[in-house]
Amino acid sequence: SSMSLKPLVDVHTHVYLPRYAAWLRSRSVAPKIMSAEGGEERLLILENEPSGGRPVGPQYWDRKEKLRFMDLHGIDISFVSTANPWLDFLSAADAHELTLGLNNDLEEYCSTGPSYSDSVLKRLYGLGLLPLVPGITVEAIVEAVNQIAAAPHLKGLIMGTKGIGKGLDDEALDPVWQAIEAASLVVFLHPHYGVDSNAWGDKDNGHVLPLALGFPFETATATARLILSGVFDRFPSLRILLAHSGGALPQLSSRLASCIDHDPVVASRLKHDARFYLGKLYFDAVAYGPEELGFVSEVVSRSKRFETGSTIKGEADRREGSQRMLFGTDHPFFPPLTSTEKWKSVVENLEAIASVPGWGESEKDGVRGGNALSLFGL
Ligand code: 5CU
Repeated sequence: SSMSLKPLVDVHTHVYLPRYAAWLRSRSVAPKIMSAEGGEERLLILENEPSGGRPVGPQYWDRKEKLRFMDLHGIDISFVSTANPWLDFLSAADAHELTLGLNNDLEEYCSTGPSYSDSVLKRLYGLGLLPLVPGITVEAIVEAVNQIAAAPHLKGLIMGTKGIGKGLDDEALDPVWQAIEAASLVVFLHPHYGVDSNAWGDKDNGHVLPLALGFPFETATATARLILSGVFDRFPSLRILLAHSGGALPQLSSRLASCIDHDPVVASRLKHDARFYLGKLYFDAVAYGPEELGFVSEVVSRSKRFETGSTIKGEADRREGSQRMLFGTDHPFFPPLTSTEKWKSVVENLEAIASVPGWGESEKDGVRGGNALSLFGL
């Protein structure tokens, strides 16, 4: 069967579908796609992005380019999601309409694409969108959840950190979590806003500080808000996959737990120690280093100490925690600056998985693909 083939599965790979790119071309403020010299186009994701944005082309929207990239890196199956900033900048009416169109487009992108080997699996699956913008009705969001649940090749959805304007800890979102949980969809939580490039200094460092440090801090903050709001107590079967290996959260989870314990506002709010909730999450393996992957797997597994009181087992913890981690590429972002065959950003993540201290071959195979097939129910 296909399962014995040990597929390489990418859970973090993006697209701007043609319908979305057309919308970006019609805009005069970020996010926007502008025409540049020589018939080229440039993409400005954030208004203050350095050097007038970046070159953008078929890598961002053409399915043939996605498959070419997959073939070049030996990737068998990809779970494709719209790249940031999704629909965050739209009016409620536009977001509602575009959500329904883009979810249909993504289902078609996957269903009319190639099959994986001679199996019943496809090479492309999708993570849909919800119209998460201020002023939207909860009914419109739940409608999109149901649309995704009914689309055979959409296995979850991607969302940013703003909710409908008041963050992910807004209790107005409870019916949305409930619908997502009931439909067994996976939520891929992904940052966009980061931390301003001018925070605590003003040298030009390109896009590095917001991307390398701001993105992970945004993910950590949004996830901490979810934990603090008790979402995982109310919706214990909710499955949330965090971008960039959970950002800064694994490194800071004991500090988070301690701050909660010492804060009169929240000290008695949760059923469990904050670290317990990390064991309910999934983490992509987009961290670029073996030590980081090993550390995340250990922290994830440690969460069970806060449930059963079991003790630390070191490498056994890492092996168990690895089951919550899944390979990703972040394509089409991080292309090589000078021409190379394979992309360094991909090769580095694959090498990191291959050399995590304490992971055996079966854990590595799991992170490379088996865990994704289980998480997404293939
Ligand atoms: O390079 C970037 O700006 C990005 C981005 O915007 N989103 C993402 O997922 N990765 C890199």
